[in-house]
Amino acid sequence: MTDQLTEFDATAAGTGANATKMFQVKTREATTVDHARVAAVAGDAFAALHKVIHQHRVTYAEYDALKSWLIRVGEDGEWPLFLDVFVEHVVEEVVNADRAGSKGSIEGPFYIPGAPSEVGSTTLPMRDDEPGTPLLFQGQVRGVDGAPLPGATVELWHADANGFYSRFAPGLPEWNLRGVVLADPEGRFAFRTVKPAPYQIPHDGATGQLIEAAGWHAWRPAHLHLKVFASGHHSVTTQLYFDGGDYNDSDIASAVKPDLIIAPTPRADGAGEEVTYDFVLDRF
Ligand code: MBD
Ligand code: FE
Repeated sequence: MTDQLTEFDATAAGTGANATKMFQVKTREATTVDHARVAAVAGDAFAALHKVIHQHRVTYAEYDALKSWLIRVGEDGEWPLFLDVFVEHVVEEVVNADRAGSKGSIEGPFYIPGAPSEVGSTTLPMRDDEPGTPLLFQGQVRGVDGAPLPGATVELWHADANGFYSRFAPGLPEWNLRGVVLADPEGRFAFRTVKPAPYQIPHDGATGQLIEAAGWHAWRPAHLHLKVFASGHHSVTTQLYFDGGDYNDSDIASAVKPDLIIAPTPRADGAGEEVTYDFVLDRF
């Protein structure tokens, strides 16, 4: 158990602090600053904001409210949550626009690398009394040419049936509902897990304050997070949603796509549900 986590960790500020720490240790390729690119992107971003201020005749009271709100986002460590919910989906759309293979979706703030891995199939780490309908999630990883990709890696992580992610909420085993499968010689993989429930993003902090002020809701539909890697291929980071699930049409993070909806069916042996979903990766 990650018993160093406390009740605080389930709050927006606690979740935010954990997500911020994770993001800061995440390895990113070092890049040199392209001054022309910064000037173009930052310049256009400011121009877009200036236009909004004109369009809506923004007042000083509103400008000050924005300032205090931005200060709170920082103080609560909510930048990873806020950006992934309201901005990441457009970056994902732009970056993956030319892919022929499986559709991607946003990574979100709760991925942790290094989950336990097995070959071919695995049961995700879970509690003895893990709530939720058992789910067998299986498939095959192929290239765009249709050839199976043995040695592909499929990572799966998701919230529990109460909407909590391990490492971002207290009282959960360290790797609860997080795992990795190395595909078999036919590129096949299988996970035994439980179906997650719709998920309310932590809303007792600055992000929730904005959502409430705007009269929006804080829900994401029930979802599985996945990353699929194979050498010589572009990896895919994506999410899968459940057919007919609540909030599929009103995801606060705008990360649902028609191709990403799965429809598990009851298993013949009565042991929960099962679904097959294949991944197709683009070559470099
Ligand atoms: C999540 O679980 C999530 O997937 C995203 C994108 C944002 C907040 C919480
Ligand atoms: Fe999520």
